[in-house]
Order: sequence, then structure tokens, then C-alpha cells
Amino acid sequence: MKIFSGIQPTNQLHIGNYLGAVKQWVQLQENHECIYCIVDLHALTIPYDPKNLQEKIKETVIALIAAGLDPEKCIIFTQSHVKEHAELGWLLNTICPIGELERMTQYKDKSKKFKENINAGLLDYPVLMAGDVLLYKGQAVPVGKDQEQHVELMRTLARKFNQKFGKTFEEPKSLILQEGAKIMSLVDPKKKMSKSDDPKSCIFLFDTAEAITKKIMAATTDSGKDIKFNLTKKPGISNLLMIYSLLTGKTTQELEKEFAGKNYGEFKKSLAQVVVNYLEPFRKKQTEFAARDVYVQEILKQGAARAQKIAETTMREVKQKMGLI
Ligand code: AQP
Repeated sequence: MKIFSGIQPTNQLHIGNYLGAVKQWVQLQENHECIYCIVDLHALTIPYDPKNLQEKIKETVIALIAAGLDPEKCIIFTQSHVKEHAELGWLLNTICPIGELERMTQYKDKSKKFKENINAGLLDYPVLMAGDVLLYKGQAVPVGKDQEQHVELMRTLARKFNQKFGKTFEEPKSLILQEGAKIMSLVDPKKKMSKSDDPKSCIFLFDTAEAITKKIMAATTDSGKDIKFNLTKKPGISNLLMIYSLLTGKTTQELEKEFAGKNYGEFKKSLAQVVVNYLEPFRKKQTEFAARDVYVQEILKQGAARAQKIAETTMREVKQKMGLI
């Protein structure tokens, strides 16, 4: 299968990005043709500082390698280095109904969050994302639950394009994990954990042991004192149980039994230890790669060159079919 997925260099990666998306990316690279992209063009749709964008891109690549991506097994590159992304995005704009974009949950959420900056790019985000995947004729897109709607639009655009201009694209399907697809904020467990949110709401992959422990101990829990998995009645403790379960391989029922009669404090202390231990090797690798700037830049350079070749071939076909050449 041809796999494509992307991540924004908006901030450090958190455990939601890892458990919902990147962990799948690492597994898929073993048996599939995988292309993973740092989507810097998408990141421009929310307020950012041009002075540190390059640094954030570098941090994101390092995080992906530290989490297990292997540049020998997959392509890793920066979106803006392959100009065909913007080009295909524009062409797909001409077949995308605006109504489809206005109903997108991410657009609605981000327009509320960044009221002073509701730019056209924010609305158009899913079309660029469709271009990202279709450019490589991607067949599957491993993402968290929040991106399901965008992959659905990708399918619609692929279908429309094929109907209008002749069969060119397959309709990519989303690969969404049954568990971990939506890790919630530690501060407000009704909201998803988000990089650009309050740092107290996220466990970042490279947080220190102290920071992880402090955030988990302060995480919002629910009334009552039982450690029970119930997403509607106990969203806070259920989110923590889910993280515990995903990192240890124990089911939430097993954990309920293990923590029967224990209080929230005892459970959180144990979870903090689990998270610290799980992330320890990631932190070590991050330190190692942070000192290897040339190596990191080379990964991006080679990745872009490999991606560019595929992108050029698709664009030639697309332009021919659309009557541009
Ligand atoms: N809380 C989450 N639980 C599970 N999966 C998640 N993902 C994001 N948050 C969660 C998945 O991570 C991948 C990369 O996400 P992204 O950086 O492209 O953008 P996002 O979905 O908007 O992630 P954030 O953390 O919320 O970033 P900001 O705050 O910058 O917008 C995607 O596959 C996503 O589904």
C-alpha cells in the first residue's frame, strides 16, 4: 500500500500525536511504501513566528526519528520543498465546493480559537491536504480521529477529479486506530490534546520526568473516587486509563481491577512512572539527534528529492488531463 501522512511543525509533538498517528507510521514503514511530510505550508494558517519556523521543522524531524521513523525505510521531507503541493492544491480548489469546507470541524474550531486570523488558508486547509496525498497517489492515510473528515473530502475530490478528467487517483482511505485515535487534554478532557494549546494540557514527548509527573498529578479528574473507564461519566480518568493501557498493553478492564480500592492520587503516580519510563528512550535519542544537524538536514534533502520525482510525474499527468499542457 502507498501510505502518506503529515504533521505540522507547530510545536513539540505530544503523546496524542504519537499514540494517534506516529506510532502507526512507525509500524507501517516496515511493510509499505511510506511518505511522511512535515507540513509547513499548513502551519502558516495559524499565527506563527517566521524566525523560528526552521527550528520547529528541525525539532519535528528529530521527534519523528526519535519516535522510530527510519529514513532508510520511508521518505521524510518538508512540504514546501516540493512546490507541486501548492500547485495541485490550487488545481483541486477549482473542483471543491466551498460548502464542503465551511462545514469542517477543524475550520470551525480554529476560527473560534484564532478570531483575529480567520484567513482563507484556514478554510482551504483540507484541499491542500487532499493535494498532499493525491500527489503521491496515496492509498491510505494514518491519522488521528480529528482528521477523518479531511480524508473523507480527499476521497470526494479524487472521485470528482476522476469523473471530470478521467481516472487518475485512487480514493485514499483513513487508517484510524480503534484505541488512541483521540487522546484528550489533561486540563479539559472534553477537548482533544492539541500542540498549540496550554502546555499543561499536553504531555510532550520530550518533557522531563518532573514535568510529566507534575502534569499528570494535576490532570483534571472527575467526581467520585473509583478508577473506572466511562467516557461520558468519567472523561478525565478514562483518558488517563487509555494512555496507561496504550503504553503498557494492559486492557482498561485489567487496569480497573489492578487499581480497585486505590485512589486517584495512587493511580496517577503509577501512570506518571509508566509514561516517564516509556518516553525515556525517546528523550535519549532526541539529545543524540539534536547534535547531528548535518544528518537531519540531509534526511530532509534526500527525502525532498525522492518526493519531487513522484510529484513531478503526477503533475504532468494532472496537467495533461486538465488541458494545461
Ligand atoms: N489528541 C490527539 N489524539 C490522537 N491523535 C491526534 N493527532 C493530533 N492530536 C491528536 C494526530 O496527530 C497527527 C498530526 O497532527 P497535526 O500536527 O497535523 O495537527 P493537529 O491534528 O491539528 O494536531 P494538534 O496537536 O492539535 O496540533 P495543532 O494544535 O498545531 O493544530 C494527525 O494525524 C492528527 O490526527
